[in-house]
Parts: sequence; structure tokens; C-alpha cells
Amino acid sequence: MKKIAVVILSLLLSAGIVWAKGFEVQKKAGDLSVVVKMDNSPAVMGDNGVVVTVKDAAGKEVMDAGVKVEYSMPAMPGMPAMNYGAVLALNKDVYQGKLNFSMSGPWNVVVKIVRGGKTVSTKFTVDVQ
Ligand SMILES: [Cu+2]
Repeated sequence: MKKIAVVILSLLLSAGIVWAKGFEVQKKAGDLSVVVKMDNSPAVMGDNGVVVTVKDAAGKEVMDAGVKVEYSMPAMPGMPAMNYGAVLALNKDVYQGKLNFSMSGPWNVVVKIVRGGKTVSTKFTVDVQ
């Protein structure tokens, strides 16, 4: 019986650690690698802090880019299509900002990176609770 309790407790603890880690997704945008982190996992209605790390093909942080996050939800019954954008600000070697989700459900998120006159992007879905 004791062993089972320990196993259950450790399962609960590890689940808690995963929960606290927050949302994270790794993507490629052109020859750049992009890591998007959000401080809520799952994302919630209202403000969610977002941090984007951009690295070049050599693995070096890119700090001379313009980074914008566009997030949208297609129209659904009783709700017109919603489109928002957030321009992220460079803070040391990452780009930071806030995404404000006005309703729960799946949102399409596009990260656009402008560098040297060239735009690359990557997209993913966030399920807002
Ligand atoms: Cu909706």
C-alpha cells in the first residue's frame, strides 16, 4: 500500500512540474529556429505573456529582427472572425510581448520574423481554456 501511495504522489508531483513549465513550441521559420513560450499552460482567456527566441542556422540568437505575432479565430456561429496582432519587443536576446485571447477555444497563431527585408513565418495552434 505504501509503495502505491508513493507512486501516486510522485505522479502527481511530476504532473505539477509539467504544468508549471508553461506552454512551449519549437518551430522552423525559413532557416531560423523559433521557440515560443507562454507563461500559461494551457493558455487562458485574457493576457498571456509570450517569449520568442530566434536562432540562426549556426545556433546564434538573432537580435536584429522584427518579430510580430498574429493570432486569429475563424468566424463561428454568433461570432465574427477575430484577428489580432502583437509586436514583440527585444529584451536582451529574446522577444517579449502579450497575447490577449478574447475567448476560449482553438486560436491560429502565426509568428512573423522580418530580417534584412525578408519575412519568414511559422504557425501553430493554441487551445485557450
Ligand atoms: Cu470564437
